[in-house]
Amino acid sequence: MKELIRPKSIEAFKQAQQFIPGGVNSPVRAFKSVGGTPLFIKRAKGSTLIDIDDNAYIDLCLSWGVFILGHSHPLVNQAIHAAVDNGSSYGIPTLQETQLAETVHHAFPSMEKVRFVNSGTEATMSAIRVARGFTKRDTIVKFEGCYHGHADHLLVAAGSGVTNIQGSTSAGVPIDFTRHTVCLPYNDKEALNKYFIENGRKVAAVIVEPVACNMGVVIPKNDYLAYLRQITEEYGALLIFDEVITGFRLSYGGAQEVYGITPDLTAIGKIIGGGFPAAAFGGKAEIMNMLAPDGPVYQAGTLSGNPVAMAAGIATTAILAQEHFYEHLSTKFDTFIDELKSIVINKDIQLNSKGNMYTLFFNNAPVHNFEEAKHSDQKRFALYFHNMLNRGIYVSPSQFEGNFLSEAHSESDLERILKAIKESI
Ligand code: HOZ
Repeated sequence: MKELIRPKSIEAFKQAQQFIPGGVNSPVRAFKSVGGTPLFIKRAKGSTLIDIDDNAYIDLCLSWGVFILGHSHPLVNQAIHAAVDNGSSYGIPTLQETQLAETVHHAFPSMEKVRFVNSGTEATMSAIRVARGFTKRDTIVKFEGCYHGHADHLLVAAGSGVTNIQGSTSAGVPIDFTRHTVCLPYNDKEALNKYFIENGRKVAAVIVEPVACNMGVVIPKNDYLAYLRQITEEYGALLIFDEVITGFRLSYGGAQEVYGITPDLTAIGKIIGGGFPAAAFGGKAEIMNMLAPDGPVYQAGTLSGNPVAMAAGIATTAILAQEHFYEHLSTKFDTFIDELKSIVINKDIQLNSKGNMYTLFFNNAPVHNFEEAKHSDQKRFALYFHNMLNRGIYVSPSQFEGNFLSEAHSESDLERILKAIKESI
């Protein structure tokens, strides 16, 4: 097999490093954990990325899960162009904000009221602030390997790019800022029960990725989410689902619909912005009414509810709401995942998947939590990653991320991916 060459990306990365820390605007993109030089992209369409050296790749990262319809969908683009022709920000309300909030509410009935922000980080950070304001308690419980964006108090044993930092906790965060954050192992009911028996009445909220996606994809055990719901209710704490990745991906109503659990607050992002910087948090009206201007919990943003992002979100969700959209998607991907299972069996590889997202762990034992995820052989992952890249497949460039499929992936894309995986592992 001939290696794809990328002289222009190599040069571009050198130049970027002169002016941008690490040459990237978000750490995982730098290929640190897999080695080599990141691709510089000039365009993308459907399932395909084109780099500045004119190499084409089938994309399994999809802007970290954003593009469930594939890149540059014509209907979404049309809506974006129409919106931008009317101006790109007013800092004054628009009808589109209410329209998209209503759509979100219909998809996620637990989100009785919704506020739009610009990123998943803002959505989880603001959900926690309102949870603290509502409960008048300070403690937040999160889980090891769950990543909820880069707000100071959430950078504790976080997954995603933080995994590569000693202790999975960022420098620059005063210890006092994380004093109210308690981190417990994911999928461990006993640890949670023990903590709640001693401290449950101090807990403002438990925040969780209902299907963890930032330590690689890790599925909740049988009744784990139901247990989180039960114990939080028992102690008067709120349950926050971070569905920044799973929202509108696992189903129209996200993981909460799939698992039948109703959280008090939810954060969504990625898909809802249709490729633009939009995210949202929402929940029970009595909790959300704590927000300014009605209540005492402050939260704001100049570009929040941005009209172009709202247009992209409205166009994207309109397609997702079509009858049988998710059924078609899962029919296609269930076959893919079944075939993938048969490829990796007996190869010291664990396939963790849920719906149209998956991770391959290079382990010989199942992965249910962060500790187990960290046992994956990183050198094997890096080799696998580059083998895939040289076969024209762009896998998310870290062991501790998910891979995503979209409506735009054709049968022949999926066949090519499976063939490449067979050869690359
Ligand atoms: N934290 C994001 C993935 N889980 C990475 C975002 C990016 O690098 O673009």
